[in-house]
Amino acid sequence: QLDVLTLGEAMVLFAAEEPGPLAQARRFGRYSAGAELNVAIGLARLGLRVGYLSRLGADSFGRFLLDTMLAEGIETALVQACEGQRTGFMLKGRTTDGSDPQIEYHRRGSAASGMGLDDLARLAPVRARHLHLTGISPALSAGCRELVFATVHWARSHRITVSFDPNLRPRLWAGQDEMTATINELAALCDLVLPGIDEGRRLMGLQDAEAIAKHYLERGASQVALKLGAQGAWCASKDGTREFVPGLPVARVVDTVGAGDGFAVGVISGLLEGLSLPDAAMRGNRIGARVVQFPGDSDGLPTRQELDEGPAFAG
Ligand code: KDG
Repeated sequence: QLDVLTLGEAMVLFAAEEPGPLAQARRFGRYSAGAELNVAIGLARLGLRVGYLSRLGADSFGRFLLDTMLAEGIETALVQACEGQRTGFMLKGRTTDGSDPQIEYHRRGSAASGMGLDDLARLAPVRARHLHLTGISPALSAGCRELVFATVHWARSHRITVSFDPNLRPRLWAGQDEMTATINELAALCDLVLPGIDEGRRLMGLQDAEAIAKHYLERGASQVALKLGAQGAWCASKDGTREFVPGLPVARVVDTVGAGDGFAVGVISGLLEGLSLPDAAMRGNRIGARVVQFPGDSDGLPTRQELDEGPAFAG
């Protein structure tokens, strides 16, 4: 029995070690990336049993990612190495002012983008309490989109709760209308939705955090934790919760990427442990504040001991 199942594309990440345009960067650090893998790593570090469904190429990038998953204690029985196929990778720039870095993907035609309904059969023996999905996977291919929708329906029919982070990546989608329609359709099928405020504005055509959250609740979600960046989060749920949870001050932002996944780790683990939504969001804010102080997308995710270290935690 897993606590959390997730699925998506894992990539190797090369993060520039010096600021400036990617085309000029000479030194890179190697990390793992992939929004759902980041969440899987964070939950596993907190001691949850996490399963990850994916495909990797049978190449050294795939080996690196599989070794990373094993080292993090992620259940890899659902990770398939595909002979003759390649693993995607991405480049990330370095900023010095806390702004979002330049990102370049090299993932088209990757093994993971070849996932589809065939992979659903691999879930037959799986028992889990919770499923986490993002809006990145359905953007990868028609097959991935079908798999994501089928997995939501599978989870719902097994009474597995589902969380969803829209994670808008406009350049991965053929058309922006298709992106909005697909992401909104998915969000309506999930219990917990974790949009960023800018994503919520774009997807819902509304400005105000409270109005955006209310809209998600009306469309089917039972809980919404809306990310307000450094400000914190706005929580709303069908049981009447309406609460702003402030963010933590961070002395120096090294890299913003992965903060949203850190927030998801806090909210999902907190809810599974019986915390209220605002308390779970507070944990999410603390983890997000830690993640932005590290260069990779998941290297700042805390262990249980680091999480428990108290107020000094955010640095
Ligand atoms: O949320 C962080 C992710 O954006 C990053 O790890 C890479 O999955 C990724 C993507 O598609 O951008």
